[in-house]
Amino acid sequence: MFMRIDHIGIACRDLEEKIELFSRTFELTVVAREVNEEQGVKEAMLHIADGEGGGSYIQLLEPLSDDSPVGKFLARRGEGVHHVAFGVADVAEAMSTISEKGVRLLDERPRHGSMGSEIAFLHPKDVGGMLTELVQAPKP
Ligand code: V0V
Ligand code: CO
Repeated sequence: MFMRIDHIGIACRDLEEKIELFSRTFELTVVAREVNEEQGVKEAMLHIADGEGGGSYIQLLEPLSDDSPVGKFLARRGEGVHHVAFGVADVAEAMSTISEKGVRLLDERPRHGSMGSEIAFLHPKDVGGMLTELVQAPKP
Protein backbone atom coordinates (compact mmCIF):
# COMPACT_ATOMS: atom_id res chain seq x y z
CA MET A 1 0.00 0.00 0.00
CA PHE A 2 2.78 2.45 0.95
CA MET A 3 5.21 3.31 -1.84
CA ARG A 4 7.64 5.42 0.20
CA ILE A 5 7.89 7.82 3.09
CA ASP A 6 6.70 11.08 1.52
CA HIS A 7 7.66 13.30 4.42
CA ILE A 8 8.30 13.69 8.12
CA GLY A 9 6.44 16.69 9.53
CA ILE A 10 8.28 18.70 12.20
CA ALA A 11 6.47 21.19 14.44
CA CYS A 12 8.42 24.47 14.71
CA ARG A 13 7.90 27.71 16.59
CA ASP A 14 9.92 29.71 14.06
CA LEU A 15 9.83 28.40 10.48
CA GLU A 16 12.64 30.61 9.13
CA GLU A 17 14.97 29.58 11.95
CA LYS A 18 14.31 25.86 11.38
CA ILE A 19 14.66 26.18 7.59
CA GLU A 20 18.08 27.64 8.21
CA LEU A 21 18.98 24.86 10.68
CA PHE A 22 17.80 21.91 8.56
CA SER A 23 19.14 23.21 5.24
CA ARG A 24 22.55 23.99 6.74
CA THR A 25 22.87 20.83 8.85
CA PHE A 26 21.68 18.30 6.27
CA GLU A 27 22.48 20.28 3.09
CA LEU A 28 18.85 20.16 1.92
CA THR A 29 17.10 22.60 -0.40
CA VAL A 30 13.69 24.19 0.12
CA VAL A 31 11.59 23.27 -2.92
CA ALA A 32 8.21 24.66 -1.82
CA ARG A 33 6.66 27.01 0.68
CA GLU A 34 2.96 27.32 1.33
CA VAL A 35 0.37 28.71 3.71
CA ASN A 36 -2.42 26.15 4.18
CA GLU A 37 -5.31 27.90 5.95
CA GLU A 38 -7.42 24.74 6.16
CA GLN A 39 -4.64 22.91 8.05
CA GLY A 40 -3.63 26.00 10.04
CA VAL A 41 0.02 25.94 8.97
CA LYS A 42 2.76 27.84 7.22
CA GLU A 43 5.12 25.21 5.85
CA ALA A 44 8.25 24.46 3.85
CA MET A 45 9.30 21.28 2.04
CA LEU A 46 13.00 20.32 1.97
CA HIS A 47 13.79 17.77 -0.70
CA ILE A 48 15.67 14.58 0.24
CA ALA A 49 15.29 12.14 -2.67
CA ASP A 50 13.01 11.01 -5.49
CA GLY A 51 11.12 7.75 -5.11
CA GLU A 52 8.26 5.72 -6.52
CA GLY A 53 5.31 8.00 -7.29
CA GLY A 54 6.98 11.15 -5.93
CA GLY A 55 9.73 12.56 -3.76
CA SER A 56 10.57 12.39 -0.08
CA TYR A 57 10.94 15.45 2.09
CA ILE A 58 11.21 17.01 5.50
CA GLN A 59 8.17 19.23 6.09
CA LEU A 60 8.70 22.11 8.53
CA LEU A 61 5.44 23.38 10.05
CA GLU A 62 4.74 26.61 11.91
CA PRO A 63 1.19 27.04 13.28
CA LEU A 64 -1.02 29.90 12.10
CA SER A 65 -2.73 29.96 15.50
CA ASP A 66 -2.52 28.42 18.98
CA ASP A 67 -5.73 26.41 18.51
CA SER A 68 -4.60 24.74 15.25
CA PRO A 69 -3.32 21.11 15.27
CA VAL A 70 0.34 22.17 15.25
CA GLY A 71 -0.29 25.04 17.72
CA LYS A 72 -1.85 22.62 20.23
CA PHE A 73 0.94 20.10 19.68
CA LEU A 74 3.62 22.73 20.43
CA ALA A 75 1.85 23.77 23.62
CA ARG A 76 1.53 20.19 24.81
CA ARG A 77 4.73 18.54 23.61
CA GLY A 78 7.06 21.26 22.30
CA GLU A 79 8.98 21.23 19.03
CA GLY A 80 9.74 17.94 17.26
CA VAL A 81 8.30 15.21 15.03
CA HIS A 82 4.58 15.87 14.50
CA HIS A 83 3.59 13.31 11.86
CA VAL A 84 4.82 10.75 9.36
CA ALA A 85 3.39 10.85 5.83
CA PHE A 86 3.37 7.86 3.47
CA GLY A 87 3.05 8.04 -0.30
CA VAL A 88 0.15 6.08 -1.78
CA ALA A 89 -1.02 5.69 -5.38
CA ASP A 90 -4.65 6.53 -4.59
CA VAL A 91 -5.48 8.33 -1.34
CA ALA A 92 -9.24 7.65 -1.44
CA GLU A 93 -8.62 3.94 -1.96
CA ALA A 94 -6.03 3.82 0.86
CA MET A 95 -8.49 5.63 3.17
CA SER A 96 -11.22 3.07 2.63
CA THR A 97 -8.87 0.07 2.86
CA ILE A 98 -7.38 1.34 6.14
CA SER A 99 -10.71 2.40 7.63
CA GLU A 100 -12.11 -1.10 7.02
CA LYS A 101 -9.40 -2.36 9.38
CA GLY A 102 -10.88 -0.24 12.19
CA VAL A 103 -8.49 2.73 12.10
CA ARG A 104 -10.26 6.08 12.52
CA LEU A 105 -9.84 8.59 9.69
CA LEU A 106 -9.54 12.26 10.71
CA ASP A 107 -10.78 13.33 7.26
CA GLU A 108 -13.95 12.22 5.54
CA ARG A 109 -12.51 13.08 2.14
CA PRO A 110 -9.04 13.95 0.79
CA ARG A 111 -7.80 17.49 1.52
CA HIS A 112 -5.44 19.81 -0.27
CA GLY A 113 -1.80 19.21 0.75
CA SER A 114 1.61 20.58 -0.06
CA MET A 115 2.72 20.92 -3.70
CA GLY A 116 -0.64 19.95 -5.20
CA SER A 117 -0.95 16.68 -3.29
CA GLU A 118 -4.11 15.12 -1.89
CA ILE A 119 -3.85 14.13 1.77
CA ALA A 120 -5.74 12.49 4.63
CA PHE A 121 -4.86 11.86 8.29
CA LEU A 122 -5.33 8.78 10.51
CA HIS A 123 -5.96 9.03 14.24
CA PRO A 124 -2.66 8.71 16.16
CA LYS A 125 -4.32 6.66 18.93
CA ASP A 126 -5.15 3.92 16.38
CA VAL A 127 -1.62 3.83 14.93
CA GLY A 128 0.53 3.34 18.02
CA GLY A 129 0.69 7.03 18.88
CA MET A 130 1.95 8.14 15.46
CA LEU A 131 -0.08 10.80 13.64
CA THR A 132 -0.11 9.30 10.14
CA GLU A 133 -0.76 11.11 6.87
CA LEU A 134 -1.52 9.55 3.49
CA VAL A 135 -0.25 11.48 0.46
CA GLN A 136 -1.13 11.13 -3.19
CA ALA A 137 1.35 13.20 -5.19
CA PRO A 138 -0.01 15.00 -8.26
CA LYS A 139 0.42 13.18 -11.56
CA PRO A 140 3.53 14.48 -13.36
C1 V0V B 1 -2.30 14.90 19.31
N1 V0V B 1 -1.97 13.68 19.75
C2 V0V B 1 -0.93 13.21 19.04
C3 V0V B 1 -0.63 14.24 18.12
N2 V0V B 1 -1.50 15.27 18.30
N3 V0V B 1 -0.25 12.06 19.09
C4 V0V B 1 0.76 11.90 18.22
N4 V0V B 1 1.11 12.85 17.30
C5 V0V B 1 0.46 14.01 17.23
N5 V0V B 1 0.81 14.92 16.33
C6 V0V B 1 -2.61 12.94 20.84
C7 V0V B 1 -2.86 13.80 22.04
O1 V0V B 1 -1.70 13.86 22.83
C8 V0V B 1 -4.00 13.08 22.72
O2 V0V B 1 -3.49 12.03 23.47
C9 V0V B 1 -4.78 12.47 21.55
O3 V0V B 1 -3.88 12.50 20.43
C10 V0V B 1 -6.02 13.25 21.16
O4 V0V B 1 -5.74 14.58 21.20
P1 V0V B 1 -6.90 15.66 21.32
O5 V0V B 1 -6.52 16.65 22.35
O6 V0V B 1 -8.21 14.99 21.43
O7 V0V B 1 -6.92 16.28 19.95
P2 V0V B 1 -6.21 17.49 19.32
O8 V0V B 1 -7.19 18.60 19.31
O9 V0V B 1 -4.85 17.74 19.88
O10 V0V B 1 -6.07 16.94 17.86
C11 V0V B 1 -5.24 15.87 17.56
C12 V0V B 1 -5.49 15.50 16.10
C13 V0V B 1 -5.37 16.78 15.26
C14 V0V B 1 -4.46 14.45 15.73
C15 V0V B 1 -6.90 14.90 16.00
O11 V0V B 1 -4.08 17.35 15.45
C16 V0V B 1 -5.61 16.57 13.79
O12 V0V B 1 -6.75 16.48 13.33
N6 V0V B 1 -4.52 16.50 12.96
C17 V0V B 1 -4.63 16.32 11.54
C18 V0V B 1 -4.35 17.59 10.78
C19 V0V B 1 -2.97 18.15 11.01
O13 V0V B 1 -2.25 17.71 11.89
N7 V0V B 1 -2.58 19.17 10.18
C20 V0V B 1 -1.30 19.84 10.32
C21 V0V B 1 -0.31 19.29 9.35
P3 V0V B 1 -3.85 11.84 25.01
O14 V0V B 1 -3.42 13.10 25.68
O15 V0V B 1 -5.34 11.63 24.98
O16 V0V B 1 -3.08 10.62 25.41
S1 V0V B 1 -0.69 19.87 7.71
C22 V0V B 1 0.22 18.95 6.60
O17 V0V B 1 0.93 17.98 7.05
C23 V0V B 1 0.14 19.28 5.24
C24 V0V B 1 -0.61 20.46 4.76
C25 V0V B 1 0.83 18.46 4.22
O18 V0V B 1 1.49 17.50 4.55
O19 V0V B 1 0.70 18.78 3.01
CO1 CO C 1 2.31 16.70 6.27
